[in-house]
Amino acid sequence: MSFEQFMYKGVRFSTKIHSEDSLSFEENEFEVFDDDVFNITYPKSGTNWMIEILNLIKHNGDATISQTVPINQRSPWCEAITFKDQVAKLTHPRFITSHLPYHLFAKSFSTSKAKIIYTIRNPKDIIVSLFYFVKTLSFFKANNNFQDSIDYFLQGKGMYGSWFDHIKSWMQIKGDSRFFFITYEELLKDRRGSVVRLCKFLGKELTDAQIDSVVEHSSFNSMKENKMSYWSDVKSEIVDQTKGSFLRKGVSGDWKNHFTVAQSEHFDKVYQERMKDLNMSFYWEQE
Ligand code: PPS
Repeated sequence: MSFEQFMYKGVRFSTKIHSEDSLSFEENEFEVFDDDVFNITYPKSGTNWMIEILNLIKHNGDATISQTVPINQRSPWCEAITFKDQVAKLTHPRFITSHLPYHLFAKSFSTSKAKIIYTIRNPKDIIVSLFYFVKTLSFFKANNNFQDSIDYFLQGKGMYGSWFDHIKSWMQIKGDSRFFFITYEELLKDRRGSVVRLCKFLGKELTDAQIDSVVEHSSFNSMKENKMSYWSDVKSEIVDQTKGSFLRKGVSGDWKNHFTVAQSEHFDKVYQERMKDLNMSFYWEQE
C-alpha cells in the first residue's frame, strides 16, 4: 500500500488533501475559541459517527442540519486544505475534527478553554476498516494483501503516522478537565449512556426525548439512510464509493474474520511492547 505523500514534522500526510501551508495554518495561525469542541481520532476510529452525535447534541436532537448539510462541512478537519474556507462558515460553538497527533495540534489550544473529545477503537478493527477504505481512495495504491495492511499499520507508514504514537500523544493530557475520552466499543454497547456522558462533559442539558432523538439519528442504519452522513457529495476523484461503502459494517470484532491466528499473535506481541509504558488497559486486550 502507498499514497502520494509528504512528511511534516516527522508525520506522513497526503498531497491530495493536506499541504505544508494547511498544516502550518492549523498549527500556528488558527485561533481556537473557548467554546470550540474538537473531535479527535486516529482514522477509522469512529470520527464521522462522533460528528453525527455531536451535531445532534448541538441542535438538541433536531436532525434537520444532519439531514441537509454534508457531514464533512458540519465539523471540518482542521488540517485539511479546505479548512481555511470552511472554518469561516462555522457557527458557534464550533465543532471541529482532527486526526492530528497532539504535538501537531493547534498551539492556541493550550491557552484556551476549548474541549477535546478523543475516540479510540480496537486497532485490529481499524486495520480491517482501513483495508477496505483505502480501496475507495483515488490517491491510494491499495492491494488485496491483508498482511501488507497489518505491516503498514505496525510500521506507522500510514497517513497521520503511527497509531501508537497518536494515542500516547493525546493520553499526555488525559487528566485535563478539557479532555474527554471514549471508545468506539462503548458507543456500540451503550450509545444512550455515552450521549448522556457527552452532554454532561459539554454542559448541555437535553430532555429525555431529545436524547432519544440523538440516539435514534446516530444509529448505523439511520446514518446509512442519510446521504449527508457518508460523504456522498465528495467527488469520486477523491472517494469512489462504488468501490466500497464508507459506512461499511459498523461492528466490533470484525478483525476475527480477517486475522489468522499467527497474524493476531504477532500483532499482540508488538502491541504489548509498544503500549507497555502507557499504563492503561482496554477491553479488547482481553478478547
Ligand atoms: S475516517 O475516514 O477516518 O473519517 O473514518 P471514521 O469515521 O473514523 O471510521 C469509519 C468507521 O466507523 C464506522 N461507523 C459506525 N459504526 C457504528 N455505528 C455508526 N453509526 C457508525 N458510523 C460510522 C464505519 O462503518 C467505519 O467502520 P467499518 O468497520 O469500516 O464499518
